[in-house]
Amino acid sequence: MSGTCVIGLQWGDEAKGKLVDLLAPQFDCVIRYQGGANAGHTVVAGDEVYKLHHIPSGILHADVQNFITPGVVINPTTMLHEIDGLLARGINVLDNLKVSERAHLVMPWHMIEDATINATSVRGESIGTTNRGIGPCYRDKVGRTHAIRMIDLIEPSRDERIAQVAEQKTTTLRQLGASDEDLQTIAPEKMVPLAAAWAERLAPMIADTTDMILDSAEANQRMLFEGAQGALLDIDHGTYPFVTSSNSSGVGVCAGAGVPPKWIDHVLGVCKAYSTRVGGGPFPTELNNETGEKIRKLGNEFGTTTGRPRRCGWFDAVAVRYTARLSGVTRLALMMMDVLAHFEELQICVAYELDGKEIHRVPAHADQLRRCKPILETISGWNTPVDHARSVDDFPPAALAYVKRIEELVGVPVGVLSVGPDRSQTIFTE
Ligand code: 2SA
Ligand code: MG
Repeated sequence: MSGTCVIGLQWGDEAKGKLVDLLAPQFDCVIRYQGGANAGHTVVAGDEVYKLHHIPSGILHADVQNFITPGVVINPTTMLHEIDGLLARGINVLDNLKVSERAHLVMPWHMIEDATINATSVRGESIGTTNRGIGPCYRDKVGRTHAIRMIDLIEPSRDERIAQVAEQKTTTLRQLGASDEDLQTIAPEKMVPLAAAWAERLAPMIADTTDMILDSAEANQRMLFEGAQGALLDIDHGTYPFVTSSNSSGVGVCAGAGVPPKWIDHVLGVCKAYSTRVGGGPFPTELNNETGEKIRKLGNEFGTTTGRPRRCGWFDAVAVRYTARLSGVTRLALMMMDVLAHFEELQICVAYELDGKEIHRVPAHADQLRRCKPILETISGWNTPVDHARSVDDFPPAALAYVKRIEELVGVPVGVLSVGPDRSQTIFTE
């Protein structure tokens, strides 16, 4: 009986995919439980690079069962494309992947709606979504009346249901000002055969994952839960409204996967040794200067899904302490230590100054977080490459001092250090 979660503690892109791939052989199953094709998980296996969006990062291991559970929103066209890409590279997706019948579908109309969200300014800024239809799909899920789930694809009422919702969506999107060209793409006569084609290919993978995962837990199997995005993007606990539409912090695991908390005993909180954010929203330690540019270049900080340049800044210990506590983190994984290897001096945000007062928590209002000035502690850099490090002893003392300071500020010990994308560039410190 062992449930381990891998949770991003910043704004996503902490290299969770790399860790999940690395840990997967120690587990019986890997479970994706929230988000959708907005995620971009990169796994490097030797010379091969895999960019995964829906499919759990355990898929490269033939003995591991992978699950996509009720909390995930699935774009069937994108997922089938992803599956075909993996099949073409010899990965046995068909036997090793089960998709929940309860998972909701991201439909073409959600993609059109997402474009209107991105054109809308919220508190003076665009959310900067990934344009993958995520927000509109979760909104329909919560609204209940227009949602389509995986199980709808294999029920006899499918064609009628799809045609009905397509018609309703055409009307509402026309009112929202969608173009005729866009509206033609979601016409019932296009949607009905599309859904039938999805059903034909996906039917063998659709399953009651909740029942299967509970069976696994009760049979003392080892489960690895793979978070997507990061805890600061959590719909309830993140930097709202500049967040994604699911519970991306550790508290989302149980609801999204359909497992009670008693099966979870370890949470690995993943963070970069600095910070990045893609899309809009406040970012107290952001570096809009040459240093930020240098981090972006050294860390190749561009979105896996959209290719957007990521905003870069210093490590924010106030934010990570918050998300580590919220997520129940038992060990930290500190990633991209190699990227910080070329600086004389580094800075860590140890508190915020908000309206003249020092605070040690993340304020709930975006305007307040925007007004927060980071209180920075300067710490000496190590200014020497660490990408060849394979044990703690290979790190220069200044690098270890940086790690120790982060442990103190966040309040959780570091269990993993990463110095590059390759599987071998990962050091387990205990
Ligand atoms: P959405 O599309 O509704 O979830 O966007 C809402 C906010 O959540 C952010 N978000 C992300 N931030 C970092 N990485 C994400 N995944 C991709 C990646 C992103 C990419 O792994 O690189 O390729 O651009 C991700 N997904 C959502 C998003 O930027 C909005 O701020
Ligand atoms: Mg990513």
